[in-house]
Amino acid sequence: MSHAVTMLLTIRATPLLAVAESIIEITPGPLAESLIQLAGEYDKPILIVGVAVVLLALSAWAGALTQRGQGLAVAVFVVMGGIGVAAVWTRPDATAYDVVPVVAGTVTWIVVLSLLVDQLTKQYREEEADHARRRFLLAAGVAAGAAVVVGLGGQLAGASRRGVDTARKLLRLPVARGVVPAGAEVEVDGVQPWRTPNGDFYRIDTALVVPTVEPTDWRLRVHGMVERELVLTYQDLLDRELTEDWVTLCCVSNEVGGDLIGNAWWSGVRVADVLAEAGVRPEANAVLQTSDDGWTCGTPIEALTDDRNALLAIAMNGEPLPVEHGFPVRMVVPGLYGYVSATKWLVDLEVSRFDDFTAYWTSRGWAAEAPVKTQSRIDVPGDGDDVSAGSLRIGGSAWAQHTGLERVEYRLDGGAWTEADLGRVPNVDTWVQWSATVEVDPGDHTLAVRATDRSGYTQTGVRTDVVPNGATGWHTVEFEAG
Ligand SMILES: Nc1nc2c(c(=O)[nH]1)N[C@H]1C(S)=C(S)[C@@H](COP(=O)(O)O)O[C@H]1N2
Ligand SMILES: [Mo]
Repeated sequence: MSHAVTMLLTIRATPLLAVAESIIEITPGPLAESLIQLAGEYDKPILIVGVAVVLLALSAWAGALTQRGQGLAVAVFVVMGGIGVAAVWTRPDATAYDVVPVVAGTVTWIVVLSLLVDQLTKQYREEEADHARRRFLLAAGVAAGAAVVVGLGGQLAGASRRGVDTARKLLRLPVARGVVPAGAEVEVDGVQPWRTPNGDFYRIDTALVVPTVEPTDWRLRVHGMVERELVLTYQDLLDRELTEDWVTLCCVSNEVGGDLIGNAWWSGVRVADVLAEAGVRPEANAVLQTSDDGWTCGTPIEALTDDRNALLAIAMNGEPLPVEHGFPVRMVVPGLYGYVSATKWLVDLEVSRFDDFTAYWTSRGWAAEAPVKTQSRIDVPGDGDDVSAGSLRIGGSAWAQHTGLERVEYRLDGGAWTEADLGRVPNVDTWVQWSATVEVDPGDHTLAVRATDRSGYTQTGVRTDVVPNGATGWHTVEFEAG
């Protein structure tokens, strides 16, 4: 288990290797010399196998100790785990993260031990000893087999993740990082940055293990109701004209006031150009997108072919897409919720009709078409904050992707709606920061916010759930001035 977790988290050394490395470090020089003389080039394999054998022997001893009480065995495992933590912790490249595999391994030891032993003791009492022993051996065999499968599975998954990480690092893409436009950020401490750094960008997907697709292996098939089927490689994308733009991505599951939204500078190829090359038949009205791991979504043809920058994105904030965000290629469509547009690890576009398919979330009760609803959020003050009475800076963000935001209003303690100042934005596809200064008396206060978009729609105060096509309602916070 700890081996698998090490590989999946792409940590350099497994706990076992960390212990072996520690032994090398603490072995006195002359002794090490003579051992190396003895073992020759097999010194390291012998050391690693030796550590594994000692580990197995201690585990067997712990198992035998359970005859005198399970607590003793657990104590042995905890000490072994402690040695693992110490070894991992003293590696020069150690981070707190590296302890996770040791903890996973130790917990597995203790859980599996008690599962096996409980069964055995129960059976010894109730059944014939022979029969019980046979069943125990079978269970132990299954546990050992499972351990091998988990370890090898982790090894394979981890190896391909390492390969993709390396391929990603070696890419030099002809993209810009994007410069946050002057005036986009309002001056209120605590408002979320207008550009969301990649590491802070919300992540939503159904993948337990992130798909690992090498750029050299990547293919995008464009087919269905088209004149000509296309198959594009990563290099084909690079050879095309790249388009770059700011787009705010939002999840339909974002609650009022939630943080499942982020804004980035995306670089990629316009989907409209690719679809034009394939030649979309007039009767088509949707594109069914499929990811490498089989996730699907349906997107209106119109949103992919009108004047907006719907992109086959290869870079996010000037870097190759992070693996978690869809490397090597994902879709980004301004104005639509992610679940109907933003396929990560994209591999297939089938031009089709909405009547002819259901996609991952639409077959689970979510709407087939889902433009992002006009929304606004208060970042400062936070709900439950204590602030100083007097003049107070408030702020947050609001969005009406691809419609454009007209104004943001706030309301203190149920008073009149008052217009806030807006940050400057480069297009209609990003969120907009808002700010204001209010005077607050000592005591409890309530602050609400609402946005109006350029279609003339003002956010309704009626609260609805995120299912089936996005939440509505005003974000409201309560705070105390003193
Ligand atoms: N392959 C794949 N792509 C996916 C999803 C998924 O589950 N699998 N989730 C979608 C949803 S619901 C959202 S909101 C966005 C989130 O993108 P992010 O994780 O880069 O923020 O990705 C979309 N693309
Ligand atoms: Mo989502």
